[in-house]
Amino acid sequence: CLGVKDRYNAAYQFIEQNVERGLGNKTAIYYNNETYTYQMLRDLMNQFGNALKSLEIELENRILLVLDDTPDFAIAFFGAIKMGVIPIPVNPRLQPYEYEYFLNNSRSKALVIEKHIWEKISFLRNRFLFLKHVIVVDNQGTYPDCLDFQELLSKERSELEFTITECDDAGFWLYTSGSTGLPKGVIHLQQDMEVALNCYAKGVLNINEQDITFSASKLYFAYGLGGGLYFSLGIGGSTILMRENPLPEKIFEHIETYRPTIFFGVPTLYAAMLRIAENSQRKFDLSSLRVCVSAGEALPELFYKKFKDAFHVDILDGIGSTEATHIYISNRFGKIRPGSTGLAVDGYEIKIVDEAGKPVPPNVPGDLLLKGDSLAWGYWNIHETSKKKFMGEWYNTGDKYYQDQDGFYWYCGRSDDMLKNGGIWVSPIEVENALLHHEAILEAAVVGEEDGDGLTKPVAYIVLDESALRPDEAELRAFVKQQLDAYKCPKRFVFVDSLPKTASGKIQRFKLRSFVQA
Ligand code: 3SK
Repeated sequence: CLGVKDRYNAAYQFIEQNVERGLGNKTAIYYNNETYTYQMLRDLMNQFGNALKSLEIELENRILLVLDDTPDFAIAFFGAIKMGVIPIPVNPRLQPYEYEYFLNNSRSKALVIEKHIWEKISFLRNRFLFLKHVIVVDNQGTYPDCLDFQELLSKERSELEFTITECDDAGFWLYTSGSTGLPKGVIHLQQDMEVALNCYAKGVLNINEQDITFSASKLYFAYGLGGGLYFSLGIGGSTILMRENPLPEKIFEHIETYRPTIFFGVPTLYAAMLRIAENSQRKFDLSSLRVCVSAGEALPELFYKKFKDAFHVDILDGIGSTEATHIYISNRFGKIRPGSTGLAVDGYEIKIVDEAGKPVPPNVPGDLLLKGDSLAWGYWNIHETSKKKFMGEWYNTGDKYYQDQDGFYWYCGRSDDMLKNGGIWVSPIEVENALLHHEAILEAAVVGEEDGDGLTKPVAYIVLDESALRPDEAELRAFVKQQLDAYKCPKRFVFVDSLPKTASGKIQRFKLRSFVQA
């Protein structure tokens, strides 16, 4: 016994295996006017792995990737994984000091970065405490103390032995920013992407070799990493990468040009696409899509129906998390219940519990706990939070849900977004969905605010459609009361230009709460 269990490497599962299966000449990635075959991807990944070796970046070292959605992302990500080096992709649209945090918190030895971002953060160079190498994409001598990504690859061989790794080794990290505190490094294992592929992408989406995926959510985000990269690579399919921001016009253009079969988006984007289609004479052709996926926020029933009417394609809503790797509750083909998140994905167990940890009966909201093999190992370096969230085999998602009598799960909000009015729980989601039926309302977020007597009451923040007539408070109050019990009706309506959202499109209700309290 060498102390080594079964060897496993995700770069084999997702890249190399396809070449061995005879798919070397198949397009793995469409990017602008270029195509990258599996053979090209394998060779470039190996060249990057060899470059890490030359730079003495070793097994279990970490490297930070600050990259746009381009083939370079896939090359660096899987090249590192092949070497047992841990890639940590982060959002390439942050402020300089946020990168200082990521680099120092993760103790990254190398940074692979877009040139325009290095330009903004290079002034902090001597504050990056553990960093040995900066590898700039298309550097071309601009920063003489940095390496050039392309030049580095071009010097290396395209053959590379696998390092000894196992399925339980750390494979990659992702940072998640919760509602409070600093971003947490989520440690994922080598095996986690394959578990998510099998359970969700194969089990729910029936993904196959003919599929072409396209994700509006970026690759640094767990949802985009699956939808935009490893789901398609895991079955020898193809994916479309887009560097630009996912504006609805760009999304339409990419869908019409590259004709994907599966599209991954978020509710705000679907709403924006609908708005454009409603206000345009032009017909948008989404006929290549066999399904759209939504996550990140609950998809309001209204958006699902309007989207289906406009584009004749279903949106399968689901929920996942960075900690779970991908989606663990989802609607199913032929069994969509609009407004609900759907049923548990096979391979995951779900429990809804009360404050004492006891399972609640059907139709009663509680905390959603999750069990499954793609759950992260834990958070980096924050033991107390890890203990609270990863409770043995179960993970506390921080979401409030109820399950109906047919087994469907209904989202009520983040546990800390729920509010009590007169001692009765109010789900912000339910009130927001009622408001969204109003023709003048584009977006809504509901939070709790203390009134003059110190009692918590719902308050609605509303983004209006500028082309519609502005409703007054009395009209909105009556509109909500037609649909919901009076205690759920907002006491105040605040009209705003936009709602605070995370980079992945989730409404940050906690920011509205602190705004109310300030
Ligand atoms: O936000 C979600 O629902 C989600 C889905 C898949 C992967 C990651 C996340 C956060």
